[in-house]
Amino acid sequence: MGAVLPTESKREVEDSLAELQLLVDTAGADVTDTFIQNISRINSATYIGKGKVLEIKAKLDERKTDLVIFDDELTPIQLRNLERVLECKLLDRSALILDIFAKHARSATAKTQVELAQLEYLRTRLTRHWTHLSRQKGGIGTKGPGETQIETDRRLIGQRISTLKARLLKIDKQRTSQRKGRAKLTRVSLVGYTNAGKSTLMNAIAKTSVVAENRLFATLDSTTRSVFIAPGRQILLSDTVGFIRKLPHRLIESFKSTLDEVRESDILVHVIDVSHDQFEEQMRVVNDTLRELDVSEKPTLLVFNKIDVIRTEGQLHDLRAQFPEAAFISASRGIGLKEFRAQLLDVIEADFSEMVIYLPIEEQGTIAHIRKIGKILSEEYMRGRVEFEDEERDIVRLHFRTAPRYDRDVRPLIDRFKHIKPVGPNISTVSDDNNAGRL
Ligand SMILES: Nc1nc2c(ncn2[C@@H]2O[C@H](COP(=O)(O)OP(=O)(O)OP(=O)(O)O)[C@@H](O)[C@H]2O)c(=O)[nH]1
Ligand SMILES: [Mg+2]
Repeated sequence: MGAVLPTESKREVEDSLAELQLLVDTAGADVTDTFIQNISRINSATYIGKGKVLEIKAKLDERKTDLVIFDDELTPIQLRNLERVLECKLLDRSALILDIFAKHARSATAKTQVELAQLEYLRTRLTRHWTHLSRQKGGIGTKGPGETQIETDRRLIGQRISTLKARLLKIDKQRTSQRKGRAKLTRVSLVGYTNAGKSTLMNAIAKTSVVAENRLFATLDSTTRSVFIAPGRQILLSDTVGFIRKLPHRLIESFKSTLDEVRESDILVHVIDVSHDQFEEQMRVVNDTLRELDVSEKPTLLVFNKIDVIRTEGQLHDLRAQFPEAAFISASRGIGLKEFRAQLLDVIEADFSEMVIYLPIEEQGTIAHIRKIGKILSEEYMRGRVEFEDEERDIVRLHFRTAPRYDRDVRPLIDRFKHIKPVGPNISTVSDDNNAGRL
């Protein structure tokens, strides 16, 4: 059931309903009828108009349908009222997405995140005695966090929520320390609408075997691998959960551990299924979600995927003209991957800055630190002078490249040693080959 408000176009609602149908398929049910109504405002008791509710009821009786799904999020009161009149199971889009996530969650982290989101959803319903989930057996909408929790009171749900939050906090801490250990490499995340081909691209580039399937939300966890995108150029590539329009807000919040991967990356690769009718709308939804996650400022490479099944050559031509910086690939057929790697390398390098610093030769600790956070391009030993001192001493000139995220490390060093100036000729030059490809 979809409702068209004056602020929306009928087309938008139809597209959203078509996607809801895909979500229902993914959840394992069949759609018998679709309803759509223009409404001037949301009815606080039943969302849609009374006449429409009765029309749906008649259809349900005729078809013996046992589930109605609303495309919009319903309040607990609307859910209860509608259930009373329709006398059947009722889900809104959020509940359906939560249900799919629950079915697809494999890892402990994903399961914990989904259970938390489900309980948060349920808690607001329970306060008003909305307990219909506890009565259901079988079918979709039942893969809840377990009968016992649902049937116990709110206090127990509250306790369970605290336990899950504590567990996620622990997972977060572990992940943060893991990430620290890998901090030297540039981090790249694949983002995009669900089913765009992120996992397929990950598999093609990183030789992983992440599940890639033609269904929504095949991936709920993030997978990270180190990958050479050019000889000597290693990055960390992450595949992660896809986005969808009207993604329940609490789901985004619960998926914090998974989405931290995106937050902490240096560069995003936005994968777009260009063969999809609504790819432009999908791009908009992804951009909105990235804004919500506060990561829309990160350097982003657009990747138009599935060009093997694009409708017309003209379309591809127009897109290339419109997005000259983007990559055009087929992840499953391996088309354009070489260019993609080169383009990604360009985006990574565009962000780096080169610097020169003169240091007293005995500053071995500082030199080692620069080595860690940067790639040393050349190293020269020479005579230098400290300003205001009339004494010459041995210094080293380091020419290095570093990523913007190390700015905070580098600035104080530059300030600390800015009083050291070269005076004499080079004693020796070392260009650092051992360090090749580190940054
Ligand atoms: N024709 C064609 N199909 C592709 C291409 N890339 C991926 N696919 C298919 O698109 C479907 C979705 O691919 P996935 O890699 O699972 O997509 P995803 O973005 O990871 O999706 P979620 O994890 O569900 O968010 C699969 O059936 C892939 O085989 C492509 O270049 N061409
Ligand atoms: Mg995937």
